[in-house]
Amino acid sequence: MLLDAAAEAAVPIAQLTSEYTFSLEDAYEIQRELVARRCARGDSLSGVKLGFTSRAKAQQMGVDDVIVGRITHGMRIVDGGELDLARYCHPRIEPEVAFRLGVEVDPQDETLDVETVVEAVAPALEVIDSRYRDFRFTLEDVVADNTSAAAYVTGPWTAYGRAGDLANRGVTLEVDGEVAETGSTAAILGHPLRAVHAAQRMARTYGLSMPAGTVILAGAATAAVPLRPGRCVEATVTGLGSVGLRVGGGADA
Ligand code: 0L1
Ligand code: MG
Repeated sequence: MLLDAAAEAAVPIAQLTSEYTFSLEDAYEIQRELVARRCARGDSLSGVKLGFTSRAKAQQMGVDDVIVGRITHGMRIVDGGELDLARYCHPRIEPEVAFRLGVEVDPQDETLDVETVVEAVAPALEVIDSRYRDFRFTLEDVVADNTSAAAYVTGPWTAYGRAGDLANRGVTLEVDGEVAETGSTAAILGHPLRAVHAAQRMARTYGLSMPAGTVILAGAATAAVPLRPGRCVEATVTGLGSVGLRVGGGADA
């Protein structure tokens, strides 16, 4: 499979839609198969991620709904750990909010208010890495490419009941101690909790599972910034704390 080989070799490819015509439903099926291949090599699912949760990004792509991707334990970097740049095509990083589910959610159960089973919330960083050249893709392309999911870090978890209102928390993204981007959790669908509901809805539509412990990456609070070797990146969400990683695996830029 082209996308799997591109991710494994860290060599980007031409958009699939430049050669093939396929629907959004087909794209989610390609995504499922792509992640199944990772899992067949020993990885396992850890959660889901939302994309296009900011109005600006959705408008830029000409879409009016979020997209959903799958994240795995193999994509997880420990807080303060190192990301090996050599494993990615052209990675970018964005500050997010992560939620963790305390029990299994059946996405088909429309009577369940998923907020009632969120057990914890944390500041997070998501590394996105399109497997397409120049980060250029259509909606179908990016869904097939597992919504550019590449790596993620979660910071300290706060019990959801003690986290307070998350609607408009300040978010900063620092690179080597310098502020690179600032934003608000309000950039995530107006309220990051909406992403949790959206994740349940998308999981229902596209057949994703949500076992206990599922991590939901809610979406970016600022624009993504490119990663360069040797840099330290830290995201802070007011009231939730900070999360960071170091970028290794290449000559300094
Ligand atoms: O996590 C995201 O918001 C990324 C969604 C996919 C689009 C992109 O790669 O920029
Ligand atoms: Mg993201």
